[in-house]
Amino acid sequence: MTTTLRTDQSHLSRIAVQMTSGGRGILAADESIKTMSARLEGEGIAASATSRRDYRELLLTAAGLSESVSGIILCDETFGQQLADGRDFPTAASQLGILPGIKVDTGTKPLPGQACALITEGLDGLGDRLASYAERGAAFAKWRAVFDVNTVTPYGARANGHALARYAALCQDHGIVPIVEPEVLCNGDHDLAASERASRMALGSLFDELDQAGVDLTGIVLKPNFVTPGLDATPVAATTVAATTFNVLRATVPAAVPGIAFLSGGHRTADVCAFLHELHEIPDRPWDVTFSFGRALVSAALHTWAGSPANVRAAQDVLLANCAEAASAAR
Ligand code: 5MM
Repeated sequence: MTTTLRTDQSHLSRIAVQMTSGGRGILAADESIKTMSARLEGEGIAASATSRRDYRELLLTAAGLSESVSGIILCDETFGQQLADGRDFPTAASQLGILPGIKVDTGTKPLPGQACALITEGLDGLGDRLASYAERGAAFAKWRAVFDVNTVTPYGARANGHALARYAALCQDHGIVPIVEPEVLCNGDHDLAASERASRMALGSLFDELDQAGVDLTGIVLKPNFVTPGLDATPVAATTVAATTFNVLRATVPAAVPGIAFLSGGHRTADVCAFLHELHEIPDRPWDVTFSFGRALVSAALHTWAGSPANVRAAQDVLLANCAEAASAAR
């Protein structure tokens, strides 16, 4: 495929700012077919391309979603599907005032020689895929690296940071803003210090690699975890989470990055909104902070829907309430 590469940095910066400023955030609706199917089946809904489409249409068409949501991350399947009215998802999102984004990594595999560490794949052919997504309206993309506090190593952090940096540079070549997501998992019973160490390692390596790859930091969005104890450990106050997260980010993330949009990581909606609110209150922050939550926004809506057309409106109300709560934490 031939393509005209765009390198208009002001375009990238404008989109990155639009995604993360003004108290709006990003809805992560990019579960892979496998994950989405398992979540549907977990609610007693038969998984199929149609039920996955119906569910994503319910999310996107919730009335007034764009008041709190600036962008929606889709997976390849949804990106190529149509709403009931025949519009494709990226077109409908744009018409609704929501930037369409696309998850372009192809998932994780074991990283050889590194015990249980993972490497995210998807670089082969990525340039051609990005050209196609750009033509079809993608404003931004997403790539997620996954780290476990118990298995992260400097080499694993560097290898994943390198892949994220190559992805980010390719996105920018195609006029697409890269969301770079180095997720340190919250699963487990580790303490706050363990999450802090792993997050520093992942972020430090990532920004070294982004620098060496020549990525324009003003045209990216960072999607990190909040630095918290594991989900099975004794929780700490939201103010502590915010202060610890801020210290890690301040030490690793250059001020040139316009916006940071956090993942929710399996935490409860109220908890991640409290973390975000406390972080937003910290003075002299160099970057905008907002949300790019998946489960914290959609889990209750999926449960309310339960696959029944009669429940669509109620499910949308649940989604809108969660998005409004997250947005108010970022204002
Ligand atoms: C929505 O889930 C995303 C894709 O997951 P899989 O490829 O594993 O199916 C995921 O990357 C998500 O965007 C982030 O983990 C943030 O979601 P949470 O639920 O942690 O906010």
